[in-house]
Amino acid sequence: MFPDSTGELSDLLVSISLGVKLISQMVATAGFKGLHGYSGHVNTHGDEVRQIDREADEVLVELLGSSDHFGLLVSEERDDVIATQAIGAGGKYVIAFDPLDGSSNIGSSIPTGTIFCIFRRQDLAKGASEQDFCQAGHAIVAAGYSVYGAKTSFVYSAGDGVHDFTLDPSIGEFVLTEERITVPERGNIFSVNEGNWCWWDDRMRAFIADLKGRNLVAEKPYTGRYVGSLVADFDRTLRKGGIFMYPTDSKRPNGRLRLLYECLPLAFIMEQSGGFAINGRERLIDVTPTNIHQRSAFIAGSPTEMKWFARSVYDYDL
Ligand code: P6P
Repeated sequence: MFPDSTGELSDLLVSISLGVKLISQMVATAGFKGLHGYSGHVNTHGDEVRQIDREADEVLVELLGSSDHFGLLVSEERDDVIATQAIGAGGKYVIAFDPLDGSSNIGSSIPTGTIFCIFRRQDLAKGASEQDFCQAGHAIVAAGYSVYGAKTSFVYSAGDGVHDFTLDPSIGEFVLTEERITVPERGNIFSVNEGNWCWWDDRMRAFIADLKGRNLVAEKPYTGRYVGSLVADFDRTLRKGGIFMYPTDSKRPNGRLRLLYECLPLAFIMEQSGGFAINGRERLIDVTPTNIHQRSAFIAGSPTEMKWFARSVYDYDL
């Protein structure tokens, strides 16, 4: 289909999938390997870092840092951009990742996951810098996430649909389980942390109350589901439809989730599946990060609920 392709991107996705296999095994055995505890480190966001966060980060930095294709890496667990051995050899891609999102839930067997996105470096002649990551969501070459849950899934898009693979432990390989996932036009599930009610503005409160009442869109109330692990809540929304919301609020004026390696990759996936992902007044695929660790609002889901949310809460027509 793409005669000028070199196979590099496929090579990258295979190396990322190897990292996911290794982390999957790590998550499954963390309990008796003492990885649930805190490492004593605090990351750039002021979060206490669990041992398993550092282990997952190390796996990906080692693996992707030794790839010939990535000139630069960004990890949620590292303050600065990481230059790799490929930087001089013209590694033409850069990758940003959250090695283990949701790890605070790991002691209670709640699903966790890895989230990543890949960009082309903007100018190979220039030295590598943060600027290589400050590209809009629509410049993403490929993005994806894994879910370490009842099964280990690997969901990715390289701009030609969203495809789902399931790890078959008996052969240690990912098997294609679903091609071209399409988010349902409308769902009946809303996903938000209602514990943030006191920090929401009136329009957000009114929207949530509408979802729970006899609302305009659906003759019956929506069901609430909130795991508190982004990959789990997002994956359910992608497959079953509805809406996931983590808006800004008076306590989090810049949002809670990270733009570069959480919101943009998932926004890319949601848009590739026919849904929408916004920060309130903009589609996230049109948003360009200004720094590698900035936060953002993140609302994503089915077209029906997303248009309803954007109009009701932000006077924004999707
Ligand atoms: P809250 C997990 O710590 C995480 O980063 C995401 O995986 C999840 O969606 C979010 O935080 C949950 O945040 O404020 O609802 O606990």
